[in-house]
Amino acid sequence: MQSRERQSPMPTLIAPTSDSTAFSPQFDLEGVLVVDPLVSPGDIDTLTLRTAEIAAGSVPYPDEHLELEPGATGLELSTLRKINHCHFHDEVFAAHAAHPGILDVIEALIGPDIKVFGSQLFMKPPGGVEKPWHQDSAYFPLDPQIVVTCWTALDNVTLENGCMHVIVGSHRDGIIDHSQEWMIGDRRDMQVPDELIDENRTRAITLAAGGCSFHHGILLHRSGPNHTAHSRRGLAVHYIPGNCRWIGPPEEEKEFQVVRGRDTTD
Ligand SMILES: O=C(O)CCC(=O)C(=O)O
Repeated sequence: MQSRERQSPMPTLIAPTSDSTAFSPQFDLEGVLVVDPLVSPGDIDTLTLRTAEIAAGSVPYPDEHLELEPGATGLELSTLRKINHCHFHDEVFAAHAAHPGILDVIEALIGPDIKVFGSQLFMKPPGGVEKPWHQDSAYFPLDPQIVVTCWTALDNVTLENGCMHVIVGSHRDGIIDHSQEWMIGDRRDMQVPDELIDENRTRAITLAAGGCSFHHGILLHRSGPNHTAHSRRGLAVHYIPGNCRWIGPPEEEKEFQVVRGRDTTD
């Protein structure tokens, strides 16, 4: 990880786009789009406050959807790694998933019927570990396999505190076998092998709090470790079109929320 960062101390950054007519062509070509700013400072304050309340236990949240940093034992802001499926379990995150400005971008990319498939708040506390190269759709059994993730920065996101890095255009190369083991503490996960990554094609996404990046489900991406004394929180909401169905094990199927238009699976 550190050697990767030494190799590219100043990666090329992805510039924000504000021309909505360019959203779809750019996304088709690059598989990623940055709109910064998008979410208001007031809304960001509401989200960060709720995050702190969940970490402090003052707002109830199901334990099984809270993940701690490797080696941590007690739940607090400095140990919380991830809040899973937050749009489903908390009204503040549900309201964010239906944010009209975000949905306008999603509509330009996948059409007028939009459902939420899932959400994850990546807390990346000080010292928080990297998330290695992966493709979201490798984990999402959906048909058609169309997922766009909106990743909203709740803090200013920099190279030092673990911004995302992407391989522009990699969504056009299909899903790659996640065949390299990745241990997160004692939990085993998988990643795309490092040797399959062309470092010359990577670009970094830095954002101000309230900025959003949108990435295709097949886009290769990772995030770095947090080398700073402050959290780097990013709220990822996964959007799918109205005709999308779950094709994984029935017992793992989750309810999809329609946030614009209608469910067109019938
Ligand atoms: O925020 C991170 O650290 C990782 C984000 C990510 O992998 C995702 O949104 O799919």
